[in-house]
Order: sequence, then structure tokens, then C-alpha cells
Amino acid sequence: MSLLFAVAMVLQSCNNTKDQRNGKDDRPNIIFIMSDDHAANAISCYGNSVNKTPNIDRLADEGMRFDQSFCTNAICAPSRAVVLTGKYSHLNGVVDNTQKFDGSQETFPKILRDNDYQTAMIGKWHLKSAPTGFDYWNILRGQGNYYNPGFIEMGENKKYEGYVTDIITQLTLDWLDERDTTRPFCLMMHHKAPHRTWMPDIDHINDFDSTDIPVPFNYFDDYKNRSTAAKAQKMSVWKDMYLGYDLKLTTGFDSTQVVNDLSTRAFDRMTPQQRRAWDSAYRNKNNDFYRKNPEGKALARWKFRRYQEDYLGTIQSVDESVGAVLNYLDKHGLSENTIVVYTSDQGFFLGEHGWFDKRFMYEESLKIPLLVRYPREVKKGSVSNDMVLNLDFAPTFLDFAGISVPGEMQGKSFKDILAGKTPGDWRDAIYYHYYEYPCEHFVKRHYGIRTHDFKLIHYYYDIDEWELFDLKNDPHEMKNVYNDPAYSEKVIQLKKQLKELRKEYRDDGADQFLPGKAFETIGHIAVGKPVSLEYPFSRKYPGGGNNALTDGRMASKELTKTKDLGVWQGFEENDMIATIDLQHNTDIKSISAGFLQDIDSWIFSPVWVEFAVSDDNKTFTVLKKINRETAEDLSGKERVVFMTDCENVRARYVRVHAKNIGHCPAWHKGAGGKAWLFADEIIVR
Ligand code: SGN
Ligand code: CA
Repeated sequence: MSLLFAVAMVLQSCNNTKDQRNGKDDRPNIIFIMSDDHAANAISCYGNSVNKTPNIDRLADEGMRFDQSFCTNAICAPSRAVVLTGKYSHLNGVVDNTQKFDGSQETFPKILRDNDYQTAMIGKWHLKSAPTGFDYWNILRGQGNYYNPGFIEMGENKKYEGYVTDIITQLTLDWLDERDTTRPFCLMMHHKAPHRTWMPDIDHINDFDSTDIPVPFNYFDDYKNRSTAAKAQKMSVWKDMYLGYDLKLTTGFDSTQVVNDLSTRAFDRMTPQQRRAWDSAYRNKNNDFYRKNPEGKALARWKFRRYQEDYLGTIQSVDESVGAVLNYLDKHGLSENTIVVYTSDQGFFLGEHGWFDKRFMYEESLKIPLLVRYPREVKKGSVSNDMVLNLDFAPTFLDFAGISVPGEMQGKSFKDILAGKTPGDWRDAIYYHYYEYPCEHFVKRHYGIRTHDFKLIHYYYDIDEWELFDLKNDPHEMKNVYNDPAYSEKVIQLKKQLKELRKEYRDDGADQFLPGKAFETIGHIAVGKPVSLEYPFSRKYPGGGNNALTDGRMASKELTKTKDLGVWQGFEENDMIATIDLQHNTDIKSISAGFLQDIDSWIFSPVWVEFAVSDDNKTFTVLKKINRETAEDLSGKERVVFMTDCENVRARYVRVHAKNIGHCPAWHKGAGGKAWLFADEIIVR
């Protein structure tokens, strides 16, 4: 390449990025504010809320509000991966919350950074791998805590005292202060709020005490004519919420009336001062509950109310956070040239159908709030009814920065829509796919299509059922008309369109994400040998019976990834004391036993495991007693194996005693409840 040509190329690429007149980089800044589980129905500019969000509303007043904005997979980590990559879950690899994001793939922050943008990520990340593509990052550990949360700042553990939303806001403003003002920036401020368990900041705990909060008309939905999926979920406000853990009935006038199941892990984090303030903010309303002692439907209504008071309470701080950022921009003359986006990783049920949580392709969780302010190009107070997706953020930001969008990104830039010029070929249907099942809340796997007027959903894996909703006539999705002959043409047409979308997005191999095999076949000397038990299996999880512990089938480590939970042998409250008869004296080199740990499902790995052998099944020699490691990550799901090597051991009987923790510990949401021990398999070599 000649020198002249090289110089010309450099100049040309600068043309794209720098304002020629003053040599200043004039590309817009981007502030991407995303909260967690914030339903549009809890933002006042969306018109349906009981709360007021004046600061978030400012973005609608001064920019554009999207009324048809959706996510492609309504669950946290997958949604974040879609935002970063502009690719559907099956291509970016994060189909559910259990997967780790592969940070080596292309993301929009990386591309912006390569193009001289400063990039920062502050707040909830939840993708398991360390952030890539950011000059600065400071992320919450895991899901994050509301009080005195732990963070990871550029790989280093940090703990800040205070309330999570305020801390994230302050870190954001600090970063803005310290940035290089000669270059544009892209800043992600991601709040934890209003995620479960909805712990408001102290001064917002009582904000909604005297607000009228109407119970949704379909709160007592019976799911008639809906799919089995709608009936089988476990996300009912009135059936599945814990009184202490979720609804804060942890402080009342005397200790007998206190529900003691709010994770003390959340409470242990509080300073004594915070704890006192928290208790005094809840005490009166909790006493009122104990005085009235509601039951039946009254209790169900009380639960809804308390859920909403707390949920909306956390949003008060999110709104203040948005206000603080907007004020900062005003004060520093940045408002004109900064694109500010407010959205959420997905929607949320606020009691509609009786539910909390998300996951379903129903409107409340599918829909994301989306407000965009950019005074240079977006008309004040505009509203769009074009269908946009969280898949579109990456291409849109790159478009605004004047960078061409990589072909592998599946979203489309909605820059023109923001300018009030919807492209003629803009999409008229969206595609959705949810995978996380079986798992907490038990929402079955499904995918579907939504057009402006209809929604067709296919539930698969352990069922094969369809739902069709006529959104114009049934906006709340109360009547599945899939089997109504009047809609048979519509079904055919939508199925065809759905098939085309699946093809276009290359989502035709969903099988690869189905749960794996329930067990692995393994050979060892105890295979087929009889087992006797001191305490029997619990009838609830009897697995395959005694001999399944030595049947050469080792249960998969991913309980949630198998259809057949029965491969594990379950002991409720009791220890497992299993004796294997090898039939005759045998040389033994090692003994191991596998257990499941899935603390969210009340399954704890044993406190200790003792291995012993005997010649006569009367006198046993203890070979080894192993205590559980204490530093485990308590939220994970894993197969925990206890093992002993044996030297010069020859015996006929092998006994494995695994100590059940007995009851869920005080910090657990099931505190005091019977704990489970899941075992399989005992391997003797
Ligand atoms: C936690 C919550 C669930 C929630 C998932 C997923 N339980 O497990 O209610 O559905 O996160 O949320 S909690 O008791 O631990 O709060 S997500 O935001 O990560 O997708
Ligand atoms: Ca087995």
C-alpha cells in the first residue's frame, strides 16, 4: 500500500467519526439505563400505573415512548445477552439463567470501544463471565443485594455500604466525572431493582401505605381454556409467595407473631441502624396484619397489596436515579448530544393472572418499557407503535455511532423510527423463545409469534399444546381460541409465518437445548449388588428404589436439565445410611457417593459422609469421615461427590452414612422446613 493511499484511508475513516469543522468528536453519547423486572405498568407515562415516575416520564416527554417494545426471552441473563450481541439466545449461547456468557463474541460495547468510544458497565450484570468490551466495569455479584451489596470492580471484590440503587447511581455519576471529555461514551447503568425480594430503601417503605392499589380483574384467574403451562406454573402471588421472605412479615408486636423466613442473608447484610429503621418502618403495618389475621381471598388480596407496596417502593429509588443522571447531563451541557434509553430486561406480572415473575410470552412479561431521548433527532413527546425488540439495541447504537452493523447481528436499527420515519419494510411480527424449564416457577418451554393483532404460542418438551390469542378482542389473554373453528384460517397463516421467522432467525435446532440424559451409565463392582437402608427413601422422591443406588446409572448433575427427577433417591429430613452387600469378600480400592446440591429447591448436600466396611454386617470399621466444604456457592446446583481411597481393604459390606442437614437453616427461604438429601450413585471400585 502506498503511503498516500494509507493516509487517505485514515482520513476517510476519521470523516465518519469526527466533526470536520472543529475536529471534535461529535458522535452521540449513549446512556443505556436498564432496570430488572420493571413492568411498563409501573411507569406513569405508560398510563396504567398507580405510582408516579416523574423522572422516567421526562424521557417520554422529551423523547419517544415505545408502546410495542418486546424482549425475545423473558428472563434476566438471556435478555442481557441478547442486548449485548443483537443475536437470539440460541446463537449467543445464553438460553437460560444457568449458562455462562461467552464474552469472546462480538458485542456492541466492544465495537464502540474499538471505534474510540469510552465504555462503562455499572450495576447488575448476571452473565457469570467477566464483562468484556468495557474500559470500566463495576458489577453486582450475582443477582445482587439491596442493602450493602457486594460488587466486583474490574475483577476486584468490593462492598459498599448503603442502598443498591443509590450506590449504582453514585458510581455512574463518579464515572461520568472522571471520564475523558474529549471522546464520546457509552455507559450502561443497570439496576437490580425492582427484582425480587423487593426491598425498598428505608425512606420508601411506607410510600404506598395509603395509596389505592387496585387488584387486577384477573387476579383470581382459573386459567380455563388456557394451556397446561398456565395452570402448572408456580408464580402465584397468593399461593407461591412466602410471608416472611417475600412479604416482610418479619416484625410484629411479639415474637410469636413474627414469620421468621426472610433470608437473614439479606438481613445480616444490614447495619444495626438500617435494621432498626427497617423494623420500625414495617412494624405498624405488620401489626395491623396480625390484628386482622386475614384468610382466604382476603389474605390473597393482602398479599397482592404488600407485594405491590414493596415492588413500587423499590421503583421510587430507580426514578430518583434517572432524575440524578438527567440532572447531571443538564448541568454539564450533555443533554443535547446524549441518547438516553430507559428499559427493563423484560416485563413483569403485577398480579395479572394472579402472578408475579415473568417468563411467559404473555403481554405483561413480553413487553418491555422503552423510552428514548435524543433531542437532536427525536421529537419531543412522540409515541411509536412499531414493534421493536431488545434484539435491536445493538444495531441501533452502532447506527447512531456511524458504524456498520455486523451481518451476524439479527436485530435492526430503529434509528429511523426514532426520527419519525418508519422504514417501509419494518417488521410486522416478532419471534419469542423461552427455555428455562424445569426450573423455579415451572414455566414450560415455549416459542411463538406475535403480530399487531394476534399471538400464537407453542408449548413443547413435556407437553405439546398451542394457544392463540386475539389481542384486539382479548388484550388480557383470557381466552385461548386455538381450537375455535372461527380462527382455523388464522392458525394456519400464523403457523406458516412462525415457521418462516424460525428459519430467518436460524432457530430450528431447539433440541440442542433440551435437558440432557437423566443419567450416565457407569461400571463398578457394586453394580447390581443389593442395598439395605436404615431410613427408607421419602415416598415423594423414591427414585428407583434401594438398588438404584448401585444400578450403574449415575444421576445427571443437572437436576433441572433432566426430565426424570426419579433417578435421584430422595431422603427427607433423614440421613442416608446405606449398606451394600458385595456378596463376598472383595478387594476395594475406592468408594464414592454422589449427592445433589440445589439449595433453591431445599436439597442440601450432606453435612458429612462416613465410609465404613465390614465382613459380617455387624462390626464396621470406619475408613473415613469427610465434612462438607463450607465455602460452597450456596445458590448453585451441583453434584457433590464424597470419596475415599482405600488401602489394603478387603470386605463384604460397604456402609455409607450421609448426614442430612435436617432442616433448612435460618437464612434459607424455607427456614425450619424439612431439608432434602438426594443421593446417587454409590460407586465401589
Ligand atoms: C431468583 C428469584 C426468582 C426469579 C429468578 C430469575 N427467586 O431465583 O423469583 O424468577 O431469580 O430472575 S429469589 O427468591 O432468589 O429472589 S432473574 O432476574 O435472574 O431472571
Ligand atoms: Ca443409580
